[in-house]
Amino acid sequence: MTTDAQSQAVTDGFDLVIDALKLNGIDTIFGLPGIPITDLTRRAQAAGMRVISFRHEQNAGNAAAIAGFMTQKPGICLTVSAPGFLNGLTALANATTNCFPMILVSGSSEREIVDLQQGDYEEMDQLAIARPLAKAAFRVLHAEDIGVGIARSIRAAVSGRPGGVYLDLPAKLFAQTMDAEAGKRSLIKVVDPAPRQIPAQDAVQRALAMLKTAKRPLIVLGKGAAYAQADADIRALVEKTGIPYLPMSMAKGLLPDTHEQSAAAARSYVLPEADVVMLIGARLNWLLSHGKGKTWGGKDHKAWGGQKFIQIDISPQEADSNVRIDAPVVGDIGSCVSAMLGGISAMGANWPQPSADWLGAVAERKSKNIAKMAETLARNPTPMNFHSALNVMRDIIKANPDAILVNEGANALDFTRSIVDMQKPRKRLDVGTWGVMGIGMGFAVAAAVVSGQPVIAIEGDSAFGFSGMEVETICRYNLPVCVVVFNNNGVYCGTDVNPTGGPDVAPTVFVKGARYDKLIEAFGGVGVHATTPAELRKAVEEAVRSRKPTLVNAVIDETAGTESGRITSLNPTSAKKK
Ligand code: ADP
Ligand code: TZD
Repeated sequence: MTTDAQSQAVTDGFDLVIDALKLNGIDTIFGLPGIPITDLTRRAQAAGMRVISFRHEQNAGNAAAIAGFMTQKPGICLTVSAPGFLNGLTALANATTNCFPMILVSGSSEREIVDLQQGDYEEMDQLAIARPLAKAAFRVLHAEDIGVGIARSIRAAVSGRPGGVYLDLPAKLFAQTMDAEAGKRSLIKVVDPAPRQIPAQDAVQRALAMLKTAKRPLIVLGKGAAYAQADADIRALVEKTGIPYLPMSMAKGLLPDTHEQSAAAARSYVLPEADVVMLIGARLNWLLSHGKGKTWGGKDHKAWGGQKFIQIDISPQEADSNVRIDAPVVGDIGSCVSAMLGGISAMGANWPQPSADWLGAVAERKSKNIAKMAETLARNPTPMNFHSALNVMRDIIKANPDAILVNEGANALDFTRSIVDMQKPRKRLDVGTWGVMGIGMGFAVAAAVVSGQPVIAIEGDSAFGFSGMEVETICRYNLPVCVVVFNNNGVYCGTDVNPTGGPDVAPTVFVKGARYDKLIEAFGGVGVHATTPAELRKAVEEAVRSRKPTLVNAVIDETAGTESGRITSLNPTSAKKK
């Protein structure tokens, strides 16, 4: 005879975690199995989730972060304790820095042993270590709290300014059982995880008044604007106001880069000349020279250029972080842009278009710079340089507007950003706020998994090395990823020499003539060695057409490129060589 207690269905920690994620529409986990989470990966797959297993947790973490950016749902990265957790932590910190929503879920060892520092397997006080690098950090000790733990993690990741969240799940939790019905009731489907934040009307009016009286207005679109998925309204705001705009790197394509109001090709002209600048989802950090100094027309590197700033941002603390913000508009970008559009429509024909003088001056700079660039791109040197190779990549991206471009490196990054036009939003994924190397293959895997579209990763040879082993992952899941390694034999370029004449090569130099294409062949992918633009074109076009995992080793002149690309000046000695 069975007792009531025996016949009751039970659930456990593993299933509750999986059920809580699924209940909240999370269908993919990026991770790397091991004690204590191996069964979690198996059971998640058995429960119909997509489990993408990586070769290193940092790449899984980067995948989760960019999946979060692309979908507005937190990307999940699952790791083992201590070392696995630490490997994932760089990606978590990077996600927080970039305002990407992700949750790093790590198994951890026994609390009692960790807290007494008795030397457990992979012992580490992970929660304490994660906390300063995450937007929020939580630990769940009891199975009945899993629902709350996951709900809070989701809310923290996507509400307000998005960021990285750490969720600590000790090994013991997974095996805890509870009554299945009670378990089900303990789960929370998060209602409205990223609530709209409506801007105050007076803030909107203040901003509009400033914009209306501007003589030389400029709009700067940042990756927060891309994240917000308010594409149509942002385009309408730009077009209705007629104001020239600058897209930050990952905001490229929010409006097509060929848009006549894009001032990207006149950046060094518009920044110092503008009198009112409206930032939409972009911070005045180092990427915008902190809003001051010579870039902005200031007399020296610290001086204010005289611009007035409007800043649309969800974070009420962002304004005044670097220079005075005269008109902060705090709210989510969708609501803010729509409120501004409403205000502009209300003025009807009274809304002034920018002066012909300003638009004419921007257009003149732009066409001069575009013509100069066209000349450079048309050259066909042997060996290839960044320009001749990117001339090819630019055509291919143009012909494949839905393809996603992943990009890292120094010169490989800077030249690609300025040469390759994007036509659609959220198609360019790159090193972001930190300029971090190593995002390449994690981003490429996630972009392919999330979108199903072909992915083209343009990688410096140094940059590629940080995550290169994931070409196996790309092959294993048969993802439509074409990696193009711009191989110039080293970090920045390959020409440094060891001044002592000793046997070691210079710190920036790699094996000359390396064949990165052979790497992917080891896993059944297509490897191509390309030494001319024609070979490069053929290989990448074929990869995009066939959707086969491909790595093109594009041989670039080792003398091409400058130290640190465009940010040479940030080197302490700024000692320069060509
Ligand atoms: P970029 O590097 O492209 O200049 P940043 O990462 O510096 O962009 O800035 C992104 C900004 O966008 C952050 O300040 C963030 O608070 C803001 N942001 C992110 N998502 C939203 C949103 N949905 N609504 C409003 N602001 C947002
Ligand atoms: N480590 C990490 C994690 N991030 C970094 N940004 C760096 C080191 C320093 N770094 C750069 O800023 S760019 C770069 C490094 C190592 C690589 C540049 O060489 P590359 O690109 O081959 O990738 P180019 O095109 O040859 O310049």
